[in-house]
Amino acid sequence: MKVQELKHTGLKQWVEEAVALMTPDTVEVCDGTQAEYDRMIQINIDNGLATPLNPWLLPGSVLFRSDPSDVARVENRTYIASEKQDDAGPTNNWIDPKELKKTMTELYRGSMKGRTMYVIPFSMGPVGSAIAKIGVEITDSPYVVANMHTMTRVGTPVLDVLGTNGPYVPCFHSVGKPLGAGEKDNGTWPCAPLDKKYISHFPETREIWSYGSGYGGNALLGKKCLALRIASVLARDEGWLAEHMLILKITNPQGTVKYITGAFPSACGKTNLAMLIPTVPGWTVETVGDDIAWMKFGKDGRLYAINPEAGFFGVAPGTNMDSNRNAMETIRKNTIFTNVALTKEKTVWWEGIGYDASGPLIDWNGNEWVQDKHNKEQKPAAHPNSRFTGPAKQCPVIAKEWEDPAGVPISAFLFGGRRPKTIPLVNQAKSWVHGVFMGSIVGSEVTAAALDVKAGTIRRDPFAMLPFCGYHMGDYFKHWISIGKKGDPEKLPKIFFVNWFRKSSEGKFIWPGYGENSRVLAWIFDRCVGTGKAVDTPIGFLPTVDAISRPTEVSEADMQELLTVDIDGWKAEIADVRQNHYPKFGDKLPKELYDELDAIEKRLNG
Ligand code: GTP
Ligand code: SPV
Ligand code: MN
Repeated sequence: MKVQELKHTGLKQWVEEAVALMTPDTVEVCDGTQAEYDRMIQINIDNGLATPLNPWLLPGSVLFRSDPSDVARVENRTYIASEKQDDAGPTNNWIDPKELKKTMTELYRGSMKGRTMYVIPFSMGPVGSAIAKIGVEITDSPYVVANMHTMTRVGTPVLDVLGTNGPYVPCFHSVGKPLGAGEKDNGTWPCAPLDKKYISHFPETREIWSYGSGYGGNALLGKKCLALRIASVLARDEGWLAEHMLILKITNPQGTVKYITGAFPSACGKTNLAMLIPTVPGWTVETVGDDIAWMKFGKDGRLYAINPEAGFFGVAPGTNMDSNRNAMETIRKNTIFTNVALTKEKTVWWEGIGYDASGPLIDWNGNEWVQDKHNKEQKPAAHPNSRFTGPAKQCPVIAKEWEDPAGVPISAFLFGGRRPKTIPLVNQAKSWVHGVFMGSIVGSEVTAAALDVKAGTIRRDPFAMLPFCGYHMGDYFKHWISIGKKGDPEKLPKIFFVNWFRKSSEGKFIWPGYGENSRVLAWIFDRCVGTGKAVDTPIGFLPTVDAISRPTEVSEADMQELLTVDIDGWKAEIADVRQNHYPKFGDKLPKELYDELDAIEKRLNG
């Protein structure tokens, strides 16, 4: 479709202004059809950026290798440009919005020369649903168009909902690599150097401007930029929640259903938990979403969640038929792989895929790679943040209600992170505010999901939202407390803290994780219906040591360790929160949370 045919006058004008600024060779409005998707992939194949995979083993799938500087979110180049710096808060980068727009306007000037501009109308949430939000992304990357097709609902039906004057979030994206006359990408992933990358959000005007990166959350602007950073601001203003949470459906052997959401930092197990195959007999788990939840109160006073996305942009390494069979089945066809390794048979391989490389591979840098299991120093063949983009509807355990515009009623929230010590396997909050307190102190070992934070060290990542909250984190805590006051305490989700990542003194995981996490989910389910044995401890309700059935490889002593309150460890944890974490938020830190801190400290000392 041509820009001239756009019926929405505001949208048409905005696109025309962008064309004048970015000067692409041609402009296309995306229709969201399969033919369009296929064409985007073909353009990338012709450009040397995509490798078609084996049509018998991985039909409809391709592999991309990005630039080594463009392999993950860039948190140091991500900005919340609110009018006042204080509204962005201490955990976000801030630049004055006028200054930032001036800088970025100069970067955008001529940035699409030699390229096609694609205008992508997309819906986060089912098209036309009352909860859904519409965005329009302007991009010069056919890789982005193809990924947006899978991750969101794209095309003409979205324009129909917009009509002639409907609201949308305008999103600019350019890879920042204009082409000279006759120049082609020719196999080189287009992007700008790190110091020219900007992932910018303007919360007051609800705009997103992204420049210089073609990868993941930096470029697929419906995901972290719209559905979390901008949506968190809308949620604050309108009294709902936009969270970095998976949504799962769990059914017990009697056929009773509960829905649970869970917030874990990036690369800490959301996709895996959302698709797990229970090892506890008689239980089933189905998937509603694996990364983002939007939650609103229903007429019955319960919180209902929708998954605003349509696909999974999942971490490849560690995914295998044992750890996550449902993800492996999801990505058997129509999948975009980015930065994994390529086999001779034109299939994919990554560390933790469950079997050795069958021969020499092409690694994510495009070089030959021969597995050497004796060499502990060998660089991985797949980038640690390599990912697959696969359609949610291909997931064998996608819940039938995953696209219900009314959402699903939530019974429990989980918070967690990678904590080798101190934090028990599971722990139930004593109250809503205690749960908010636990969410506010989430800490996790840093993973490869962000380029510019040091992997391995523990950082506080409140509510797993540190990189995704579009406003002052202290106000965000306040918003969570206010949601608790709005809801009937009997109907509010119960709050739990989980940790699958405790390690022994030899550095091995004590808890096997993955499907075995169903044992913990079963206890959480039971607590929601009022059964489930627990002891009241200084940090919350812990299961009795026999309340959770033990996987064969976990000894009784291990189970004790996983479920005992480490008093000294918790005292150190609380001291760290008091000295280093809470003071960051100044007088925006809600008094209720300091009260919780005092109370837990007193209980630990008592
Ligand atoms: P984002 O997409 O970045 O938000 O990540 P995510 O939270 O969805 O993480 P994901 O489920 O993709 O898991 C990331 C990594 O953690 C993978 O390498 C998994 O194999 C590993 N992992 C997931 N669940 C578990 C678990 O229960 N135990 C252990 N030890 N590792 C796990
Ligand atoms: C995350 O980092 O939490 C992701 C991947 O889910 S990205 O879409 O790149 O943000
Ligand atoms: Mn995520």
